Amino acid sequence: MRWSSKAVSLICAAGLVVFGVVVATPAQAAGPLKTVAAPRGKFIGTALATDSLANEAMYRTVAAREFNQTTPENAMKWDATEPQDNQFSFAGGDQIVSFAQQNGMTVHGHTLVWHSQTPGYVQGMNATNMRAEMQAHIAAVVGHWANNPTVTGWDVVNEIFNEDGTFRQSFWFNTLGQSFVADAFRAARAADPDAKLCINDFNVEDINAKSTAMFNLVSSLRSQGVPIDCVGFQAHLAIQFAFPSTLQQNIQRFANLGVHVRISELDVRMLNPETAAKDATQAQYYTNVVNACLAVTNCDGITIWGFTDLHSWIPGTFSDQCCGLIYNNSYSPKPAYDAVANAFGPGPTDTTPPSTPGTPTASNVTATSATLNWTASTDNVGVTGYDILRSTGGGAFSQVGTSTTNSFTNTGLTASTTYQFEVRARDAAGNMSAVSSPVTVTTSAGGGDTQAPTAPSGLAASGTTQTGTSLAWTASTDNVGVTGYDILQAQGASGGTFTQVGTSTTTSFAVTGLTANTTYRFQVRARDAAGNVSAVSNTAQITTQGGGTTGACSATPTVQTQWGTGYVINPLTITNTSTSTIPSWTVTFTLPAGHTLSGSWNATVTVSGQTVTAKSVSFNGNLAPGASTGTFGFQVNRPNGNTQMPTSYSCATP
Ligand code: G2I
Repeated sequence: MRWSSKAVSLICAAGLVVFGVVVATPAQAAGPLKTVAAPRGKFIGTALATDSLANEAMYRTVAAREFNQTTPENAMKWDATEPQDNQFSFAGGDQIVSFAQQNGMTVHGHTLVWHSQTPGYVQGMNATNMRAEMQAHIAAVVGHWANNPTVTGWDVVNEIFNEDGTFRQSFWFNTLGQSFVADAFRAARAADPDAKLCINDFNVEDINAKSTAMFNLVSSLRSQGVPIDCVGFQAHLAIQFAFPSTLQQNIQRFANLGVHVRISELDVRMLNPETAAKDATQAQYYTNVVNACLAVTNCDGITIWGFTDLHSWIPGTFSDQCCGLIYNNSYSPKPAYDAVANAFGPGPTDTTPPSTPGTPTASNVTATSATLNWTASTDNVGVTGYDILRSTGGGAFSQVGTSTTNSFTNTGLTASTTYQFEVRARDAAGNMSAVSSPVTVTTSAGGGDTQAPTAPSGLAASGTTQTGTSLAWTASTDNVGVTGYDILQAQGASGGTFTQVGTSTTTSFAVTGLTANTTYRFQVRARDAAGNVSAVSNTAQITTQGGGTTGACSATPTVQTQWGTGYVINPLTITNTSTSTIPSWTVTFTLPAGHTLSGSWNATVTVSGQTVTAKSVSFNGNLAPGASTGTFGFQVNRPNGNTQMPTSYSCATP
C-alpha cells in the first residue's frame, strides 16, 4: 500500500501528540514490506506473540498485511511446549501456525535447545537422561509440525557461545559437552527431513571472536556430515553502538560454506528518550541490514523481532532503552519502516533531500591531515553518505572524498596552508542536501602526528588446524585513527624472530600456510596514517594439528546397488582412525580387469590403469578423530555377469 498525504499528516500528528517529539515526515515508501521484499527473493518476517494475536485486531491486521514469514516469539520454546516432562502443549504454536497459514506466511520454529526458558526438570538430569530427554523433546516438537508445509525450519540450538568464542557453560554443555549440538541436529533431521535446521546467536553480526567460533563450528559440523542448513544472525542492534560494519562480509563467509543465512531477530534499540534524530539513525541501521542481506545471494531474508514498540522485549530487559522496532506504540510506521521498504524497492516518489549537515569542526590538525566532524543530517528514508568539499586559499570548492559516517579525515595536505571544508549529505534516491557552512583549517608547520596507537590487546587464536589458525584481538585507539594492523609470527615456543606475515584493516586475521605439528607465536601491532606504529600486543601461542601419516584413516565400501553390467559403491565411508584431526584424505583401490569407472561424486578422482585415486574435496576432507564422512561414492561398468568387486582399498593423509 501507499501512504496518501492525508494519512501521512494524520500519522505525523499522532506521533507529535503521543510523544512530544518531532517525527520526520514518513516517506511515500513502497509497501507493504512483503510486496517489495518478495521480488528481491527475500522473506520479510516478524516475531509473533500469542496474546497480542488473540487480543488486538490492529496487531493482526498489520502482521497479515506486511509480512510473509514469522517466528513465534515464545510459543515454541521448551517451557511452552513441554512444561512438565512428557506433557506437551502445542496450543500456542498451533495458534501462530494457523494465523500464518491463513495469511500466506511461513513459520520458522524457535527454539529447540537453549539454556534459557527450559524447565528445571531437564536441567538437573544426568548425561544419559538429558541426552534422551533432548532427543525425545525434539522428536515430539518437530514431529508435531513435520507434515505441515507452513513450518519450514527450526532454530535447533540457540546462543551456545560466549563472547570470546568459547562454549557457553550452560547445563547442556556442562552435562553433555559439545556433543549435544550434533545430536540435536541429527534428532531434528530425523523428525522432519524437509525442515531447514539452523544455529542461531546474537553479537555475531561482525567478524569477531564469537562469529569466528560459530563459523569454525558450522564448518566442522558440515565436514562431519551433521545436518545443519542455516545460520541465524539475531541482530539485536543498538544505535549507541557502531553499526557492525563487517556484517555483509561476515554473512558471506558463512554462505560460502554452503549454508543459508538469515537475519533472525532484528531490532535497533536506542537510549531513552526517542527523538527524531535517533529515529533517523535507527532507520539507517535498518537500511544497512537490508542492504547486507540483499548483497548475499544465500541470505534468505529478515525477521524483525516484533514490529510495534508497544510489544517488545527491549524495555523489560534494558530499562533505559526503547523503541527498537519499525512501528511506534500506536501502530504508525516510523522512518525505519520506510527505510526497510525503500531498501527492498526504492519508492519512486522520494524527492526529499536530507537536511543540511551541521558546520564541520576540525580536530587533530597536523601538517598533512585534518579530521572533520559534523552533526549528522536527517532524511525521511535514510542518509546514505556525505560528500566532503575543499577549497585551498579561497579558491573554488571541489570534492575530496566521501564518508558514510559524520566524520572524515583528509590526508595529503600541505603544511602551513589554509583550507576550507564543507559537507553535504546524499540519500539512496540521489537527493542531495544543501552544503554546510564552511570550516577554516590551517595546517601546522611540520612534524605532524607523532603519537602512536595504543598496543592491541587480548590477542587470541582459535580454530587451529594442521595448516592455519584464526587470530582476533581488541582494537587499538589512536588520536587520529588506526589505519591497520601488522601480523607478526615466530616459530617455536620461545626464541626465533617475529616476522610480518600479513596485514589487516579489521581486528581479525586468518593465518594460513603453517606446518603440521609445529608451535608458533603471534603478535599484532597497530599503525596510523602518519606511519606511527604501536607497541606489540600480547603473544598468542598455538601448536598446529598433527601431520598425516599413512594409516590415519580407513575406507569402507558399501555396495548400494548392482545390475548385470554395473554397480554403485555408495558411500565409501572414510573414517579418521588417528588421534588428531586430518585435513584431507586420499583413497586408492583397484578395479577388477575389464571394469571401468563411469561416475563419481564428492571427490577428485584420477584413474591410472585399474588403479583409482580419490582425493577429498573442500567440504569432506577435514575429519576430527573418530569422525567419518559418507559423502563419496562411485559407479562402475563391468562385463555382463562379472560379479567381482574392487579390491585393495587403502586410505592415507593428506
Ligand atoms: O531476549 C531477546 C531474544 C534473544 N534471542 C532469543 C529470543 O528467544 C529472545 O526473545 C525473548 C522474547 O522476545 C521475550 O518475550 O526471549 C525472552 C525470554 O528469554 C522473552 O521474555 C519472556 C519473559 O522473560 C517471560 O517472563 C515471559 O513470560 O517472555 C515470556 C512470555 O511473554
